[in-house]
Amino acid sequence: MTDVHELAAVLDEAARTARAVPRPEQDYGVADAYRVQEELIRLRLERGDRLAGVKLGFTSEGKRRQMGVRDIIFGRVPESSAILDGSYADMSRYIHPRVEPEVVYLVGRRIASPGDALAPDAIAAVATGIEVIDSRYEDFRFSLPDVIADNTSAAGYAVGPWQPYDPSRWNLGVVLEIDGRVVHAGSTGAILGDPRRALAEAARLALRAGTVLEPGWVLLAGAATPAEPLTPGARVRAEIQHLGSVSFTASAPEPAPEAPGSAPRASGSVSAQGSAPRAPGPVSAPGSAPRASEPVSAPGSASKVPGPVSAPEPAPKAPGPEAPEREGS
Ligand code: OOG
Ligand code: MG
Repeated sequence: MTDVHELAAVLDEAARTARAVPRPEQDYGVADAYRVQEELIRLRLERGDRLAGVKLGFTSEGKRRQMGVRDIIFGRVPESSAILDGSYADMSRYIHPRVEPEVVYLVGRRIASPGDALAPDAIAAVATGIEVIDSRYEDFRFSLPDVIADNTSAAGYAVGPWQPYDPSRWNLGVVLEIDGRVVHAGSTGAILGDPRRALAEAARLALRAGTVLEPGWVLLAGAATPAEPLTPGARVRAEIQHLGSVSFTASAPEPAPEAPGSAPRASGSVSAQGSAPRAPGPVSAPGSAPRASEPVSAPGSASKVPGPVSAPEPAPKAPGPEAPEREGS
């Protein structure tokens, strides 16, 4: 069996330096893969990152077919990967990123078992999200244990304005746009056949991974459509019927030094993910994600209110002792 600590360190380094690594040569099982993921997250938290929540993957047939896998997977969402709604995503942090639309739930109470997921206050709010996935493996190719070990390719996420959760609205239209053009369309009913199952599924997988869901965390329910490559300069927008929209722009490539009059980088290489010139509204301090008890904006209102996740500052990858050496930056 692959050494858990060794593989976690390799994948952690690949994520920190945005350099792909080959798949592990030895085969290992799903249980070991979750151990690697746990160790990988432990390394991040040790550097000062925090968990913003959890995610499910391969909950829709479209995604399973795209990636050639069969099972649902569970991953953790680090706070440092947040991208503010209406802001920029720092492309220098990614290897070969893709974007996909997500239903995002705001966890309303501590969820320690699938039963807890049925409590009336289990979901405090819901929003449209975009996830950036970026496999740390070469060519974005992996087995099921590989992708679990790699924290389910989690690399970034943006959340639109929270909406009150109405369980009767579960099968909703979804579109993903790049530069104003619809690249994928689907419906939230593709998520587990019914996205209302997502929290119980997350609780079940969390329990198996020996963890619980905390109030105020996000849950990314898994993309309802296949993912789309994210290229520098692209403006990405996702909209879910009745839940509103969320968008961001992928930072443009570094201008060539001698190119006269070239535009400055869209997001400075020093910025934490999501800290950007166009960040709408006041940016809350780290750790001030609204708790479930805080008011949730009414549908249709406050389209410029950023999601609950603040721009983490300092992000673990900000310059400093932890800053990776990147060529050309
Ligand atoms: C794994 C991540 C899957 C989803 O929403 O299905 C995922 C991958 O496709 O690399 O996040
Ligand atoms: Mg996803």
